[in-house]
Amino acid sequence: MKKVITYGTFDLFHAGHYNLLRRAKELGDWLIVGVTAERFDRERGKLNVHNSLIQRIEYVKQSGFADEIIVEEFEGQKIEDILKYNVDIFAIGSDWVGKFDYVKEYCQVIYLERTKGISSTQLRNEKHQIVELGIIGTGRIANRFIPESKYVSGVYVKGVFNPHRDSAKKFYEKNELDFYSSDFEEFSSKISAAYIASPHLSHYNYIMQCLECGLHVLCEKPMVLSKSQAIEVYNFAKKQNLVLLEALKTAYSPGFVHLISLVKSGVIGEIRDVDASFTQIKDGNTREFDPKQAGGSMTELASYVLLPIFKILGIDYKKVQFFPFIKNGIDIFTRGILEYENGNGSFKVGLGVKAEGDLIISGTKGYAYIPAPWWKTEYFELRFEDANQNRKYFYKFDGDGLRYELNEFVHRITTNSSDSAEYLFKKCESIAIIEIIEKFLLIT
Ligand code: C2G
Repeated sequence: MKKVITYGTFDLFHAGHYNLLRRAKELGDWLIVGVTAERFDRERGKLNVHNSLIQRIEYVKQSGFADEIIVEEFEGQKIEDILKYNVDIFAIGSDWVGKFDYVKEYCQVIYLERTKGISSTQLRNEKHQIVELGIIGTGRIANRFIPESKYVSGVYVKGVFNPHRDSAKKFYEKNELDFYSSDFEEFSSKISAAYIASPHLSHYNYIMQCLECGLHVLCEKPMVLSKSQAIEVYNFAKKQNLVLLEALKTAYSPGFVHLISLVKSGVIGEIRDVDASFTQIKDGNTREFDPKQAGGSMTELASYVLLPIFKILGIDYKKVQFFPFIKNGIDIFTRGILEYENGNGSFKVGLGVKAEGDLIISGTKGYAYIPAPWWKTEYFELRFEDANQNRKYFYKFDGDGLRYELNEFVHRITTNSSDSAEYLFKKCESIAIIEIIEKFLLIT
């Protein structure tokens, strides 16, 4: 008897799951399906899972293809299962190509072509929609977004748009999407939400076009480069009753969110100083170094360093000063200081100068120390005069972190809520950050 095994979350059971199980069953005589336990999904960084384990097992059962259903509870279980059940074939969707080659040592591995254009199946009767999303742009960040999207349940990356048809086609082929287009009208008619990952200067037009077509928008930071445009796009989104979210991953990551709530709760006293630094030495031929494409350290990195300053000290600063170092028309390093009534915010950003990338929040009772990369908050310490009181905090920050912003985006669409929870990223904070970048661009 030929035994086949496959694994999955099988949340919001759809035609892609059904086809996968059918094809896996066709590979042999006996199909074992491993359904992920809630804790395991949390551990592997899968977000936004709607259905309970029992409900997901029920879907798999109802499909009629599984001869045996088991629960996947821990990393490394696959090898144990293969040995325990004497499995001949390990089958999984082609979105995981290469990822499970390590089990080739124990059985045959078959990647089955994933289903395009997923729809819900008759097996599922609850109303949760799956957000069909299109990507605008095919650059580095768009490429990083695709693997991250697999870890957010309830979203399906359907197609890609690029005015250069060849680039769109290449991206579509590489990522096995449903379609590609260089025609915006065609692109927008096939999706309900868009992720804008194109160069800075194209954001405004794309946002307006998407909102006009009724698409929810997740836009890379900086969303736009002027305060008036920021207000305009947010107002338009509100008028259209659509979600518009600026993609600043740090703001939505669990460790950073907890850091902000802890600091706001007063554990280190009243905050008098927030000092954030983020430098990233890059090769000089990219868009980031092109003054004609709004390149520079501030446009590239200021959104990150201003986030903790505004979250903690607020957006009502009295004065801002910049100390940039300009080379070939762009700031390769900038130090900035924001003066407040009762404190200071300061930052350093650099694409051509390296500095320690930490975040220090100083209060009247103690301080928070968050080492680099604090923008992917995994660890921080609260430190006090009496070192016995010091505390260390550890968090998970999975993958690239893009899954956290996508998770928030999908959550807001499906729950029809347009405003952030108190500690997440507020529109007024996003606008204040953009205003600082605009002030900087005006003086340089
Ligand atoms: N799938 C598919 N077509 C789709 C969507 C999913 O063929 N349009 C496949 C996936 O490749 C996977 C199975 O359906 O083989 C279950 O998908 P998910 O429920 O998303 O589970 P996943 O996160 O892929 O879990 O240990 C768990 C496994 O690593 C995979």
